[in-house]
Amino acid sequence: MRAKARELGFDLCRVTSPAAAPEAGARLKQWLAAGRHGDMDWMAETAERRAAPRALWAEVKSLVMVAVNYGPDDDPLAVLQRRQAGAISVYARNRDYHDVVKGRLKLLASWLVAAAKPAEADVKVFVDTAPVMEKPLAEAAGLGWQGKHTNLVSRQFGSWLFLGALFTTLEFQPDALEKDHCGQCRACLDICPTRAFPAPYQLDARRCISYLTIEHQGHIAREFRAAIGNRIYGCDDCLAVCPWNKFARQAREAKLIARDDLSAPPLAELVELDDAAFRRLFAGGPIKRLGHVRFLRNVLIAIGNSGDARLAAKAEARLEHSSPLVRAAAIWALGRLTDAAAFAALARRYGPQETDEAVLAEWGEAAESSRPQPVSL
Ligand code: B12
Ligand code: SF4
Ligand code: SF4
Repeated sequence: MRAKARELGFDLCRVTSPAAAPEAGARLKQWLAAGRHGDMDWMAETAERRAAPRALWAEVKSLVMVAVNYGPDDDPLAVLQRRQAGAISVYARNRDYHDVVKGRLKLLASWLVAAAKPAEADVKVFVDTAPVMEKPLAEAAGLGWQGKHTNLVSRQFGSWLFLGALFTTLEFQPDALEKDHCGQCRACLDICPTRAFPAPYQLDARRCISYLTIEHQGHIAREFRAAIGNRIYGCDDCLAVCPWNKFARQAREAKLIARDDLSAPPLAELVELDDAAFRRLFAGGPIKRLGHVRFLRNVLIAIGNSGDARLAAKAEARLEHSSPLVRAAAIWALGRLTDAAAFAALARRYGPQETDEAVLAEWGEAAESSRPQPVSL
């Protein structure tokens, strides 16, 4: 099976048993009880099934855990210095990994069912498409270990792995688990721009830029906006600094190699996309699922952090957008890019017609807060 998995493009494939990560379910429940999932209600709604593979599928006997390497070919943190460009996390710079990995898992499942004959084999495949705790199960199978940043790290591939699972009624001998190789290192904890780790191995998603820019439905709280910088979709900082990445290799799947036009797209162009152009640009990739409104919210926050006064006119053009999320982010950006007199003029012009309470509050707060000095580039 491992040879077949390799042939299908999986970089790692190992087996574990459904009961192999007994502490994971309890830790999930503690995480939920502390509210660390924020508004990802689906995490709470599926908690019972997510906590244990047999609660999801009572007949399952073995879990085949797989990983696909998506290692970047450049330094993923370099784009953070280009403040007039949007930083898109490595995993989202091309096709949606759910489609890529699930397609391969289906082929592996068909092969397994055929290879098992005359024995009857039932199989189900998941890539974050069902409530499965993929990281602790992958660790139990020996694909790597959950690092202090909570993601799976591999000695062969570093942090750049997508995970998937094949559940089956066939019984396999489980592989040995991988032990923790983090040691005294804490590079991932220290680099986090929003201090999202309350302790090593624990993440408060509500503070994580990945959550704020991808999952969070509402306004992004002011306390995180400056720290978000130019990240418009996800964040890679804690992954990128991991010393185990010195063993990382570049992705071999073309669909997972960064598209040139998504490596550092100019904010000036992104903010002007209408809904149809947004859908066209991100067709087949994960960013499309964000929707145009939240995309604009993120781009406007990045514009507010750009320090580029020339982008103020582009932000102003979004002050009359139909969504309060977009208008609020545009106000914040203008508060950072214009001087007090120009901002007051904008508030006089657009403020009186505003009816949304959160947006009205944004006008007030942006007027009061001290602004960084924008530069004309
Ligand atoms: C919800 C979710 C998120 C949330 C929450 C992340 C999180 N850490 O929980 C948000 C939106 C923030 C997120 C962000 C990202 N995600 Co995400 N996400 C998921 C999802 C759907 C569920 C994860 C989950 O179960 N969380 C609940 C918590 C409780 O589980 P946990 O992290 O395993 O928690 C463990 C530790 O806290 C530990 N623990 C707790 N206390 C203690 C104490 C001690 C002493 C110890 C040792 C351990 C320990 O035990 C817990 C159980 O194992 C999975 C897909 C899946 N179905 O598994 C993808 C997944 C984890 N995400 C993935 C990716 C790629 C990302 C990002 C890198 C994307 C990006 N570039 O922006 C970031 C990384 C941020 C980070 N540092 O985690 C990949 C990770 C692949 C890998 N190599 O591990 C996954 C597996 C998707 C996939 N199929 O490939 N994600
Ligand atoms: S993804 Fe970014 S914000 Fe989230 S925990 Fe890692 S470094 Fe912090
Ligand atoms: S950066 Fe250091 S602490 Fe974090 S996962 Fe990698 S080895 Fe572990």
